[in-house]
Amino acid sequence: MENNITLYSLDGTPNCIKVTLALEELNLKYATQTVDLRKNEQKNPWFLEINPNGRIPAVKDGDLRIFESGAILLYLADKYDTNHKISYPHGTNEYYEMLSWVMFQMGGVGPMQGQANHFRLAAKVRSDYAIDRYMQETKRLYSVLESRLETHDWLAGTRYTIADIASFAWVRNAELIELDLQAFPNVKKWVEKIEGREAAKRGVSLPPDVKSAQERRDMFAAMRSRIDGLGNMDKL
Ligand SMILES: N[C@@H](CCC(=O)N[C@@H](CS)C(=O)NCC(=O)O)C(=O)O
Repeated sequence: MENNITLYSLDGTPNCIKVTLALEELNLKYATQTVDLRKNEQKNPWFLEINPNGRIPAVKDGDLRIFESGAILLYLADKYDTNHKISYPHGTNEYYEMLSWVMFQMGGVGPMQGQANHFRLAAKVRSDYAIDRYMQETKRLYSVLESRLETHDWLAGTRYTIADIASFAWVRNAELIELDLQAFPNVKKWVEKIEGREAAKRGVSLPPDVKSAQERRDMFAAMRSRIDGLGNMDKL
């Protein structure tokens, strides 16, 4: 289908990968423009015109701008998934189930795992209290996914949808915070099933990562050991 999509993103970030996963499933052509967080480009005035919240991902499709990854997923489904490959038709029970899981990810898994990432990998101080709080909450949310996937192959309805895409983009990175998926066997199986999809293989590696998988693992291990070397500020 004709489009004029530009995705503003950075390689490998979970919220951006949600969008490439959907674009690839839908076989859409799109341009990408890097917004380099290390240079704080997301706060540049030109980008704030596209996302007033100054965060990636964001999309332009012709004159239209869309920000917040959940909104982008819903937009792509509405506009381009006319055959309902990765979504359900508006008004159906499955549609609202799908919407519920997208919101669950946007309001839960993303923000909580995001904070766990921050305190475990990037904080300027070490707080065992904060690490524990966000790790526990992330695990609680994973146990919600686990019980859903115990009795269902997919989060909504009977096929892979944007609901799965939203949570998968985060759950595939659980190892960064040493969250072991062995404790969530149905989530693990679901992750592996998604990783086997051709479009997902492309989606997780677009735009191409400048680092190899091993370099990424080493980088995150170094980030965790820096935090481990800091005194616990809770005891100050
Ligand atoms: N709720 C937003 C979160 C977006 C977000 O936090 N993006 C991160 C990268 S994954 C970012 O742009 N961080 C830079 C910043 O906070 O300035 C979404 O789902 O799109």
